[in-house]
Amino acid sequence: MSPTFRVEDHPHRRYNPLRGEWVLVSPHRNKRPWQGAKESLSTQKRPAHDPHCYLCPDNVRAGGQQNPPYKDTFVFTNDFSALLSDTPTASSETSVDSLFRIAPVRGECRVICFSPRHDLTLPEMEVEAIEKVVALWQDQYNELSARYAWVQIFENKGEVMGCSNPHLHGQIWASDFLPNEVQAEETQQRLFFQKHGKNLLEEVVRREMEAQERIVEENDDWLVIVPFWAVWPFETLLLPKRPGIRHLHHLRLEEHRTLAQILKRSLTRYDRLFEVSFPYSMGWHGAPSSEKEAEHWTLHAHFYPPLLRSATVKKFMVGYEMLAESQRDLTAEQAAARLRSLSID
Ligand code: H2U
Ligand code: ZN
Repeated sequence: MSPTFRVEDHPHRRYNPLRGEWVLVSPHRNKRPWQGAKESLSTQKRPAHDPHCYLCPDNVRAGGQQNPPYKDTFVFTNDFSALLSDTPTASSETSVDSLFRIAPVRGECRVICFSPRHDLTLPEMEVEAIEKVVALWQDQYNELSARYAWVQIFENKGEVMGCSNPHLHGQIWASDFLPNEVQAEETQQRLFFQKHGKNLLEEVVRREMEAQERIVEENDDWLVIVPFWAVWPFETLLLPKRPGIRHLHHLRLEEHRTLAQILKRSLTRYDRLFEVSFPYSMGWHGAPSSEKEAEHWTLHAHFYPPLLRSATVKKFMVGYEMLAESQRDLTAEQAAARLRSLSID
C-alpha cells in the first residue's frame, strides 16, 4: 500500500489567492545541511544620538538640509527621490512602440523617522510612541492619496534588506500609477469578489480564526498570521478583524492603540526567534486611492523577513525561484507554531 499524503511531510504546491500564484512547499527538505553563506551581523550597541547620522535630530542630511530638533516622528522629502512630482508630461500615448513601451510617471518619495532615538527599533519603543507612528502613516496616507493613485508606505529594516541607516525609519513612495504587486492584488481580490460574492481577506480572517493553525498574535482588532501561502520562511500578514477596513484612512482611533500593541508583540517575537534584531521589509496595502467603494479590498500589512534558520543564514530566492516558482521548506503551520511558542512577556 502506498503511504498517504501528508501536508507536513510531502512536497506540494499552495495557491496564493492574493497574487494568483503558486508556491512549492518541500517540508521533507527541512533537515538538509548548510555550508553556504552566512550573513554578518552588526551587533554594535548604538548611541541614542549619533552626530554622523543623517536622520538624527539637528543633524545635516546628505542633501545639505538640517533636521529639526524633532521629538516624536519626522517626515521629509527623500533627497534622492526615485519619483518626481514635476516630471514633464509626455503625450498620453505610452506605447508608440507596441513592443518597447514607456510610460511617464509622477510621484513623491518621503522618508519617515519613527523616533528621534538612534538606538531603538519598533518593538523596543513604547506602545504610545508606536501609536504616533501609526497616526503618521494614516496622516501621510490621507494627504498623499488625495493626489496620487497609489501610496506605498514601507520599512526596510537591517543591512541584509539593503537598509542604508540603522536609525529607525520608513519610506513612502506615492505614484500616479498602480505598481505591479498592487495591481496583482487588485485583480485577484476583485476576481474573488465577483466569483464568490465575498471579500477575500475577510474570508481569510474568518477561516484562520476558525482553524487556529497559523495565528502568531491576536488582539481585539487585529490578527497576525503566517499566511497559508507564505513564501519567505517567517513571512507574516497583519489583518484587521473588523470588516470594511479598506485602507489606512478607515482606521478608528482606538484601532491605532491595538495596532501599536500587536506590532510590538509580533515584532518582539521576530527578535526572539534567532535572538537578533530581525531584518525584514514590511509595507501596507489597501484599496487604491481612486476606488471609493472597493468592497473587494481589505487593508493589510506584509512582513517579509529573509532569515531562514539562524541569525546568519538567510533564505535565497535564486535558481528555481527566479526561473520557475517560489519554494519553501518549512510549512506555514510550522513557522507559525515556532513564532507562537516563543515567550515574550
Ligand atoms: P533605506 O530605507 O533603504 O535605508 O533608505 C533611506 C532613504 O533615505 C534612501 O532612499 C534617503 C535615501 O535616498 N536619504 C535622504 O533622503 N537623505 C539623506 O541625507 C540620506 C538618505
Ligand atoms: Zn540617528
